[in-house]
Amino acid sequence: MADAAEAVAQAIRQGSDFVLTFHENPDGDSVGSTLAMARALRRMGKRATVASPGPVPKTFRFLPGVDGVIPWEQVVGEYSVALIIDCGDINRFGPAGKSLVEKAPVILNVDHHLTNSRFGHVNYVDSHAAAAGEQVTAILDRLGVDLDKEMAVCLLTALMTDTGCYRYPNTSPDTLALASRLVAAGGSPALVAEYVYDTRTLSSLRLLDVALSRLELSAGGKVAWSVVRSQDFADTGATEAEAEGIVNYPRTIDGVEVGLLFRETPEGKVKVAFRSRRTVDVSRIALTFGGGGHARAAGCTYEGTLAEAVERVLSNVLASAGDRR
Ligand SMILES: [Mn+2]
Repeated sequence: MADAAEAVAQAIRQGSDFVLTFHENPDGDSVGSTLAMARALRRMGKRATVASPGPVPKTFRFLPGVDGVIPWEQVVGEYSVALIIDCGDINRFGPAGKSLVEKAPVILNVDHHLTNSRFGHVNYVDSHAAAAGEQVTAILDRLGVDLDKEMAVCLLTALMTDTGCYRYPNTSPDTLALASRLVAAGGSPALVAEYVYDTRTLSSLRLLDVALSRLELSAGGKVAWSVVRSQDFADTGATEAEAEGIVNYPRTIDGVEVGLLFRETPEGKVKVAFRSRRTVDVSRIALTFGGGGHARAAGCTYEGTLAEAVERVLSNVLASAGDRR
């Protein structure tokens, strides 16, 4: 197999103007990896624009380089390369973002989702990487770019968020070796943890409170799920981004294999987040509903009512979780 990291590195050497982007409500890996890469490109003397469909979630606004992120509408001029990191499917960008990406003559796809659709001209897809941040580092090593303190903070955020602070089974010796390099380069785990894990808004806790009050168990306690309605956002003052992470709670219940959160969106759809503990590959279930992700963490958007989404997704999950002892 050709070295996919080297293929991306080669395309980067040849490019001059880059656009990098992420989808709505990006996570720490998505934002951290993208900002680290953009900084590296600029250090190589290249032009790099980081564009976002909406504001970067508050949690990640401490990251170096976040101030330079511009909205999609403000991207002007030509660019030779679109570099997309940590995105399994280009359709997650919606029509506006998709055309922004497809305007580029060369699309580079750097991702670790099991369900990646290989939408790039060059695809570096490695589902064994715990975070796309590991892949970004592999590319930077091939380019001979030294990790500075700013990149280290961004990449450490990528690693810590996608491994749940090194608690998830995707944490490998490579992950920890990279974490060690990043700390040596000036990244501080304490700083990342302070912003990402130990700083909450009151509204996000109120929303969590509502979701926890509605927890339900199915399949003899192997599946736990909850719902968040549009009205809950109005009642608590929470934003959509503040619903991130709620899905991790149902799975913590002793005996639960799959945890789910169903959340109504302002567009009248339902976002479904999946988490599993050991046996159920939730990326396959999410894929059935047009979504995707990882074996232990996945998501999809259901076009229909909340009641329908709960009924259809839950019956699919019960079929997967129910037949395992
Ligand atoms: Mn990721």
